[in-house]
Amino acid sequence: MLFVPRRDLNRELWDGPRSGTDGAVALTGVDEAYTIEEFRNLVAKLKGESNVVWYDYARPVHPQLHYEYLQPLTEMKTGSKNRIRGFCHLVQNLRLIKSSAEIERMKVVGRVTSQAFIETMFASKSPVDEAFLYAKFEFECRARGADILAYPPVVAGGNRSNTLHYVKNNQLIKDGEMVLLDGGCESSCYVSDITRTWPINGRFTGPQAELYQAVLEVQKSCLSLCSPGVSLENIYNLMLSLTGQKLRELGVLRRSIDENHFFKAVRKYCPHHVGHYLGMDVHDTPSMSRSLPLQPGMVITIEPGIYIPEDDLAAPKRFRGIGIRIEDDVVVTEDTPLILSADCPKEIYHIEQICGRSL
Ligand SMILES: [Mn+2]
Repeated sequence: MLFVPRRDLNRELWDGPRSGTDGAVALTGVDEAYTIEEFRNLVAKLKGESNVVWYDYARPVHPQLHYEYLQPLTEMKTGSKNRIRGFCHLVQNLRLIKSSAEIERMKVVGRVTSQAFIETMFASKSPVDEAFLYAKFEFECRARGADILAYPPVVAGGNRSNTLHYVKNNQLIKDGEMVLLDGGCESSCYVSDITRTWPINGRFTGPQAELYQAVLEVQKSCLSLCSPGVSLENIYNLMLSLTGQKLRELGVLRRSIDENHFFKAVRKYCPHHVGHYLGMDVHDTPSMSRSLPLQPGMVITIEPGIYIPEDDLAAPKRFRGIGIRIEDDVVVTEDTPLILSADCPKEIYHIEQICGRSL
């Protein structure tokens, strides 16, 4: 049963056609469709019967329907046979494991986004406005069939890459600086979420390459762990250990640091998790624990990073002001994980080749 807004020629003049109840049945294949006003009758019926009502009372998605119709239902006298139960958890359970048809959609959006990254890298020059790269990325996604960007992208030049949710994207990226672009788009209801970091003039400096290679190696190790039975939490722990090891080798952390301070220090340089579930939402199925053992058909992101703000006087001077994250989208399978963002370059030589191509 579907409840839809009733036809309203005056509103439709401004907003465009509505399906109405007949159209809703024809378009979606539901058994019956009614106008939202008729929802009242259904609720009245529910009151009288001893039903279980599946409704996420704690998180109403439609405030008006909630206050007018559903709240009274939940405030009925004790002794009522009605029981309200949330179903969000059940739906998220279904969404956690993708069908082969869903994986096909996600392959498409992964490819589209990877191509958009290549074009954006190709178009980067110094100096360049973050806004220009934002526009270029969005254009290349939409030009390849994306419906919309999946979230406001982070286009952060230089030290701004150390601000994890930097979305102002309105500063100039100067010669010698890197840009971190965390972007994704949506196609047929499925999304991508990819991050790349590259030198805006196409050439890594020594310290940039050192730090980048460290993150890349951690990322590859994490990717190789994306197998059934392993959880995101397990991979996160591996990421912290490996990142700490790299930070020691690079002289960012003292070799003598003890176990207790080690993980605290690593979390300072990588304050976020290694990844999340991905699907119809960027942070898909958020109620699902990251401790669940991965199963074939689950899709996750793997996104380690190292962030060294320019005012971090504890870090070697040559690394200050550099923030790097590398993020891929991964389908868990019975054997080798399928990388949906595999077309998006991440090797140093490959990035330098693309950025260095003459226009
Ligand atoms: Mn992500």
